[in-house]
Amino acid sequence: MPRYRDLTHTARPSNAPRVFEPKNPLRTTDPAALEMLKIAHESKIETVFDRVVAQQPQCQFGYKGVCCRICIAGPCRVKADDGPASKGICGANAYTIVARNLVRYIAGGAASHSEHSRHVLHTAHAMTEGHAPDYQIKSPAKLRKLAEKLGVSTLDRGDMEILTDVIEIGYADFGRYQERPLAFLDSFLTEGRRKKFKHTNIMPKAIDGTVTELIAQTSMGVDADPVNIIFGGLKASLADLAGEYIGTTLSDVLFGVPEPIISESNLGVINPKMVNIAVHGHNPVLSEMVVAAARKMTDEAKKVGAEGVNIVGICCTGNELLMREGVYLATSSASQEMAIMTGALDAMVVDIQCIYPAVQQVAECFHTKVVTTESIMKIPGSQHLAFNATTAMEDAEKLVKIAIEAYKNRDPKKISIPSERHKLVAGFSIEALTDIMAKVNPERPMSVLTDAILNGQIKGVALMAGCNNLKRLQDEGHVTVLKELVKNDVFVIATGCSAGAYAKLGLMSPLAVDAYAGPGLKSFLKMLEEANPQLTTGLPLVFHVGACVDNSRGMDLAIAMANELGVDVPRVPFVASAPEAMHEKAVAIGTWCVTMGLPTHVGSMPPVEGSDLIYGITTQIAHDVFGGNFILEMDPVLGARKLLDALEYRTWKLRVHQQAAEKYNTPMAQGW
Ligand code: BF8
Ligand code: SF4
Repeated sequence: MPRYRDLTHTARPSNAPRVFEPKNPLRTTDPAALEMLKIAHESKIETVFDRVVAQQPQCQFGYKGVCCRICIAGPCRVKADDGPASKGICGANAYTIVARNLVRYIAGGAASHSEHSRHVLHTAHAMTEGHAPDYQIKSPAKLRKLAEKLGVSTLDRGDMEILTDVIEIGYADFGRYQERPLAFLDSFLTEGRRKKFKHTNIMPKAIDGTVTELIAQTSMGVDADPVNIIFGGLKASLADLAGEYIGTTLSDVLFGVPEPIISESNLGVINPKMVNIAVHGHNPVLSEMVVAAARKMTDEAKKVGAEGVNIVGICCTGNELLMREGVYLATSSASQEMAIMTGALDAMVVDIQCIYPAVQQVAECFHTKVVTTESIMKIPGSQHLAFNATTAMEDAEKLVKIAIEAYKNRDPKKISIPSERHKLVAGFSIEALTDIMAKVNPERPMSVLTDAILNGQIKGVALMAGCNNLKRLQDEGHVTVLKELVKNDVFVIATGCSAGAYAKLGLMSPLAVDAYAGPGLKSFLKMLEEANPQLTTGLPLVFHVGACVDNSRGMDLAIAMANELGVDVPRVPFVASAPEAMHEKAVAIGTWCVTMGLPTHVGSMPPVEGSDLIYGITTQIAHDVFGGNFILEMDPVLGARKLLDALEYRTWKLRVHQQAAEKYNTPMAQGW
């Protein structure tokens, strides 16, 4: 069987339109968002859907990555194939410019994720020092497991003592100067990846240093070698993975390891009889406190005539709270403005990342208070309340009070809440998944998954991740890829706004299994359900593993499967897809997925087409070096098809090598 079904080996995308109906502002498939869009148009409220249309056609120099703005001699654009116009003023070639632009996205992504985890780390640190009395260690078991992986002694030691040492290592991972690998990253890699990163010289020693180095490397007049620049990017993507891993593990320690939980999603969860607060952004450090405060403040809400306080989540803060607390997920990235337009949202409390500045403009048409809480994240016109770990509960109570006060100003004439809401099951940490599989095979839980793949019951695992990108209709990519994969018996886990799409549209429920899963996947899920009578719910069609930082959970699963199979990650039938990627963080995640060895589909074209060399490196050469590669495909059905081919190829190879090893009674070959 050839490596790709695509025998042309061009790895070029189909002719699917890059921007679907560029003049059409009805750019969503979410019925609740469509309902709100009607109101927006009637009331002449501008939304992201109008702005996307207004941006068309977008600049093709930027789209292809050949616009350089790295120094103020520019902007320079590559305008010709040869001659002086084929380079920037300094002589930078298209391949240099495209590579620099691309890896700077990765630096941005790594900086963002690690800023998030640095905050979690600071909070844990303040707690161990006795300065954050409102926080506690909710999962000592996770702490001990993490400590053991990091080589921290746990014998006869208290939790706080252990955590203190873990935090020390976390801080060192941000700022280490000695030639030692990033400890959190090193602690969970396979031996094969460890060697690969050493040999290719991309094992980072610290997060901050790697990001800074990459910015320096790509500054005017420094690195012009596109391959060297890309390798700098790969190193930063691993720093990003480390940052995510720190964020996920420490959040689990402080707020609990997610377990299966029932909840609901879409704008219908906004309750007209209650004070509604949307928590939006990414960091659970603040939002966990807001939830706790809200639960205590029912009486205060009653004083203003409401029945209580209803917290709803948006984007990844929403995912964090859904996973651990069962908080309703109101909506995802592209429809964030719509939550305000229900007229019943009293406050939107935001932390960092993916918050459209436009929410303030929409809020001004209603009574909604937008409150920013982080020193690096303010919006002109919004209220700012600096959130501090030391006074966390006090600050959270103040935030809830702002919403209760705002409730008094609601205009009943402006209230219009879509009825759309769907039941869902979330909360699938890898620990929870392992527990479920352990009921089938207590000694080797992961073999339940890998055996199902080897015996053909399921085709493999796919991690669905990423954002909304309105070059196509909101959620259309996520839903189409999912439906294709599950129809073909792929076990799917999801994070971020991909998970948000499935949650909102009823695809994260056990009911969806009957409607969409292929026979193999259906029987696999039923088998797990039968072995787990303690679960109060059926298993969903797609397993929510968390927020964007929790893509690290996806990698944890891929590594556990690799260890179970006795191979490195690039041999595991495991793929990733971000059908609507948008953020720099998504570029960083996609890049470490490839570097770790996963075929990775992206449904929105990153700016790489300005250089055939960079296009070839990302889509083909990466596969030869790291075992993973980008599959850039705008048609979601075809994108899914290409992922299925990759899974099929990996499973076929695995079986061939396993059978050979069994036949000749030898260890499995590693060099394929
Ligand atoms: O971190 S999926 S739009 S909300 S970047 Fe943002 Fe993208 Fe959503 Fe979460 Ni992730
Ligand atoms: Fe132009 Fe070179 Fe400056 Fe980029 S670095 S803007 S290509 S002169």
